[in-house]
Amino acid sequence: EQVQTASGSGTGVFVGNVPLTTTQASGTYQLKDGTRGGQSTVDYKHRTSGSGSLYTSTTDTFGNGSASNGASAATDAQYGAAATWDFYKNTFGRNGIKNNGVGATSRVHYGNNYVNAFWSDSCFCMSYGDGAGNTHPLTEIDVAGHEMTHGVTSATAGLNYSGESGGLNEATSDIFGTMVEFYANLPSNPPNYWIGELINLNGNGTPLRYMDKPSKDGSSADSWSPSVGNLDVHYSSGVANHFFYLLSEGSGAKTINGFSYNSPTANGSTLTGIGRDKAAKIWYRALTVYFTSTTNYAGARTGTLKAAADLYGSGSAEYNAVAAAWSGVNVN
Ligand code: ASN
Ligand code: ZN
Repeated sequence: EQVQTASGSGTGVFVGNVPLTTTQASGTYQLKDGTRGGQSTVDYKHRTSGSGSLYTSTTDTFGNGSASNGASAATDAQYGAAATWDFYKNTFGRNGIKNNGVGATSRVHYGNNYVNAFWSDSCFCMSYGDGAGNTHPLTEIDVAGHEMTHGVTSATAGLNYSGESGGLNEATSDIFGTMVEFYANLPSNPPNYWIGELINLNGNGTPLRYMDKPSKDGSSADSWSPSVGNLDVHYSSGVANHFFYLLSEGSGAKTINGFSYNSPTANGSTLTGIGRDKAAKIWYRALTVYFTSTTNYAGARTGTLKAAADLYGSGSAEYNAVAAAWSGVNVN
């Protein structure tokens, strides 16, 4: 029988009802997207090794929105991978994580009561746990974009995952994970500058991280200090996350899509944003052209200024905004 691309749909835990590009083969439909490098989603059945089984459906529909239906998390993962693919392709002309046209595999229901999600270069795949009690999958779209961006960083700057470079690596994932959430612009998940706000990992409805004021999580740094590289990389990332928010939206109070932010600067300056699309272009060019495995915060300032000069001109409003936003997080 012929193998061909089909137009299916799914209802995820977080994405709602969405279209899915599937593969029709031997009388069934597979959660495999031939228009995006063949990226697919497999059921890991609460194991931590093995190959997993590809999701299939005779009706070309997947999940029902409830986490108790395993294909709901699969729908989130497959849609998140598609949105991440489309974001990188349509924003930067990047053809997949490695820019080689090859799609990654998503594994859902990874591990037992596993409260994390992670990217792995070796399997070129990402894995999502189902959270405590196996009832709270970590399949929110900003997490999908975050994890797959680890693959992009690995294929480009290769930022070492410790010290200040590790914070920059983590921030790169939060920045583009957030950009994927804005790109998808789902009614069920109004985009925002917070990470994992729908997963409820803290059990009290708070997000994992806040880009507008990273210290709101109780651990992240709002601005640079000489010891920031001693923090866990998910906390030293706060400096660059805050830089990105300030560069995009400016300082002070602002409400976007019903989310209220109040972003301070470390030096008391008042900043006007250049918009997240320009900020993302600057960060991507810095990541792919200027950052290396050992880039630290001072190097990130230099690299993003070079990127802004390339894209908008040295001394342009955008260039000056990059300088001012770094100064706003004490990277001088
Ligand atoms: N979810 C975590 C992250 O992507 C996994 C890790 O610690 N690398 O940052
Ligand atoms: Zn990460």
